[in-house]
Amino acid sequence: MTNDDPVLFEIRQSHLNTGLRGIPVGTCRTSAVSPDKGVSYGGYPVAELAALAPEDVIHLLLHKRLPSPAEAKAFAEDLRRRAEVPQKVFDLLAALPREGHPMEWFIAGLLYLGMTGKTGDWMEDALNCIARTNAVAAAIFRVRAGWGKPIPPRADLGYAANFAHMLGAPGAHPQLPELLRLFHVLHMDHGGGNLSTFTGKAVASGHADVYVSLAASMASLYGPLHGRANQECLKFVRDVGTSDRKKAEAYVRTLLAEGGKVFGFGHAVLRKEDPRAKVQYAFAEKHFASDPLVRIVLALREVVPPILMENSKISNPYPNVDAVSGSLLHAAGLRDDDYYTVLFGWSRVVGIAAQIVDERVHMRDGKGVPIYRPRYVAENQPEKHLS
Ligand code: AMX
Repeated sequence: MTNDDPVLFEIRQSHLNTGLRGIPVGTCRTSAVSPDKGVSYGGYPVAELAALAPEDVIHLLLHKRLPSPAEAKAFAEDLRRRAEVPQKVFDLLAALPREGHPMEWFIAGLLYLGMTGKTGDWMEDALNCIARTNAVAAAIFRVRAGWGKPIPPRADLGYAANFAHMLGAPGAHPQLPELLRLFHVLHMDHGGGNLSTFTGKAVASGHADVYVSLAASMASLYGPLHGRANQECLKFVRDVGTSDRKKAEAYVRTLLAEGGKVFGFGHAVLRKEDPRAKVQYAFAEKHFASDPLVRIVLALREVVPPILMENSKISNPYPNVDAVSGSLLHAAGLRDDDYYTVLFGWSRVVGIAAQIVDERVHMRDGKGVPIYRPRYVAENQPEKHLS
């Protein structure tokens, strides 16, 4: 070790078996998470990007800069050209058991996309995969929920508007396309160490292709402790069941006294209200202020933080990204919350694919990050022999 190779972290015995929590293992070129400011993509606070077309933000994460207007047009066109999904993929979806969770369908769809169309080039496959998951995610809703056959994309629509079109959700609110665009931009990336991103990069480090690596990352996102948080938050909002401030406060106090979690509040890194929640609250107030669940969510934003502040153990009493998103999706007409993790995955595929490309193609002066190989210390295995 030299003087220009500073110590970032001292590993102690007590760090073992803590899930690598907080231990630096690499660098991230796409996004950063700050305790005060929340997530930024390529240096831009995510709230400033919230009004952009997803294609522009996809370009930012993959190429590390926002496109010029001409580049944006060409990039959106390129994604549209890549978006065609072989009929075989939809046939596979139609053959999957309805008992399977929508995330299991999404993982199967990603694997099948890879089997029918991979090129072996990291960037090409990342672009193709991002373009094609749009139709696959939409088809999962339609086929599994029994809404009908997959709807082909339209050449005149952008990425998120096409997703809303291909979804063809019965009884959807007119704001659903705009909500899906916002949701997609806000959820694309969240630093390098979250479980799904880490898993995708780890699998890709063994030189598995982009599709298989993303399927593995989506298996990580599937878990209730990771991608299913917005579903849990919606359940919590339903359980509160009232926007009456006093009654909501009483519910929360009882829940905490019984050792329960106030879903949608708190964060492992952030120490302020999540800017992604702020943007969604503004959208909710503008378009869905009279929706019964949204009214509860807005009441909880006022009621919960002062209560959580009474407990000095809780590092962040403020709303996180999941406080609002489930209730908003519900208000806009996507009523079955089993599908919400697929929407999270539909968006997060972008950031993970971009980070896989970085680790495979750019890191270490183009050599790429070697195969992941952390060390596990042998425990309770004294030497033994059969004779
Ligand atoms: N309700 C009840 N207790 C909470 C709490 C909340 N909203 N937020 C924190 N706490 C508790 C923790 O469980 C922990 O208790 P313990 O010491 O008995 O284990 C203590 O307060 C200290 O926790 P912390 O350092 O403030 O946060 P953390 O990094 O351990 O956990 C998080 C962060 C998000 C898991 C936690 O705030 C939580 O459980 N929130 C509610 C669930 C939720 O909203 N999940 C979605 C997370 C959003 C996301 O990141 N996708």
